[in-house]
Amino acid sequence: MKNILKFVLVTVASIVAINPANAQWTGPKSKPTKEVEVKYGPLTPPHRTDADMEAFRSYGLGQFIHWGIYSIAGNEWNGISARGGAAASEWIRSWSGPTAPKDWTKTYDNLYKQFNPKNFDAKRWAKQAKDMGAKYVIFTTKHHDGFALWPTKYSDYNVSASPYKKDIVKQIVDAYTAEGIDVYLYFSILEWNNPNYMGKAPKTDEEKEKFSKFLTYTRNQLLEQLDNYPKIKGFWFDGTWDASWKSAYEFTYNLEKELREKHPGLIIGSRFRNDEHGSRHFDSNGNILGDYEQGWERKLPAEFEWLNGNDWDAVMTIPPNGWGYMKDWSGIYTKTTDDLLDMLMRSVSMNGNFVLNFGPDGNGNMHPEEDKIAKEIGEWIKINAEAVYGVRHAALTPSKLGYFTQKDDNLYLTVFNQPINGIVRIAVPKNAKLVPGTAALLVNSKNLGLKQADIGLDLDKNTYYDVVLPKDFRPNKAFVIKMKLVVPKAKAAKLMDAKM
Ligand code: H79
Repeated sequence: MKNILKFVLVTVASIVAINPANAQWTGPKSKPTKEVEVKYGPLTPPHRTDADMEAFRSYGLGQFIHWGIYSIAGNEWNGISARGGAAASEWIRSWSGPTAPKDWTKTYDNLYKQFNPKNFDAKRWAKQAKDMGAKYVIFTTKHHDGFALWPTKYSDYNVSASPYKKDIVKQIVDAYTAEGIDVYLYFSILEWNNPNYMGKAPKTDEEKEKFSKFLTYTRNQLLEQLDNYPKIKGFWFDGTWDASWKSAYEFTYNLEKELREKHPGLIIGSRFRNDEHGSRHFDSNGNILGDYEQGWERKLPAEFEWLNGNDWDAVMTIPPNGWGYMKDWSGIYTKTTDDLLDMLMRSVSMNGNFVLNFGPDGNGNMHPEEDKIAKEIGEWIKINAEAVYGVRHAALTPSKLGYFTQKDDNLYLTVFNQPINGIVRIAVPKNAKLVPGTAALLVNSKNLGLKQADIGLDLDKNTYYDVVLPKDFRPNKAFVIKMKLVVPKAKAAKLMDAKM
């Protein structure tokens, strides 16, 4: 009896764990079985095909920048680390517990008086992003602390009150646009510091009035950004999970509509708003709310099927979880260039963009380690760009050696795991209309041997193509094999299967 009960409990627990309604940000999703009426659902079709969305679809690599007054601290204060006391470096305002400095919140809220990044040069950042191969940038115009990096008319807590004074957002938009990099503005809805903001849904008349002021303020700031920076391509919203914002579904529906009308082509992800039933990212019928799925934060999808054909981006930190500047990288695992290239290729092989975060310091300098990683990524992409940009998921059996991408009749396999026998074996479904015909290395355009292999697996659904690597080929980075897809030659001679 006890065992049965245990079985039932474990089964129920595992169902709850994979139930899409409980998977807040990531994981597999399936369409709800029952249709419900949704008035405040999607405002755009699920798979926009206009030029702006096609551009989004072909970015491949993006750069995220977290910069604000938290960057002055660098996850420490007076030599004392905030590790363990604050959730992340850009969250340092919420530092609490035994290590927190006295009157810390007050100190933090006055940091803007020291914000004077003498080395800030948007052109240098944009050049670095260009050399890395980023096709879009997402820049924090205002994080959860509410400090605006543009001279907003709607709050005094902005860059013009700092000794630096100048509009940072404008410099970013101009410099990146000049390099041909599309600009998206990161905007935190929630504000820790705003007397009109609250986490819970407003109930009393007084609360309702306050929150309605907050909503007006948010609308004003967003319209202001579109007026000030008409070259931007989209917004990347954050901090939209509180019950207060969720209760404002009618307002946010109308606001999204207004933003889109004001700025045709604007791209907004699924994190902005929810339907009237509180369903975020996807409405209660499983339809995406926005132009792409925006839930992949520091996590990549494990399975292509989880994505249900939606566009998406994944945003990623180099340290485990620190978006703002972290002076001290010792004693934590920081992702290597190889890790990040692997994540980039996994993302593009599943039709997503990979957005790598940078947290410059309070003077406007990139972390030296980030500089180095950006250079290494750029060097690798220069050689392998064909496999990265404008490619799609290839409908092949996934390879254990790396990731497939495809553009027209070009098939790419980015190999991260070098096979011990020098043979890259590719499994192609037996019913495939196109199969590899020729193969070459992108690094040197050298043609490689390619032959069909018969490996004798029972009830096998695949045919195998072996690409033979040169004997002396010992790369120290991932490499790309480019294959031309061709119509398969006539079926191989029928072999007699043993009947036993
Ligand atoms: O800017 C970086 C982070 O500071 C910010 N997003 C990235 C891009 C961020 N803020 N909070 N978080 C990330 C994590 C918040 C997670 C939670 Fe929740 C919010 C846990 C509970 C509320 C969202 C809603 C996830 C689960 C429920």
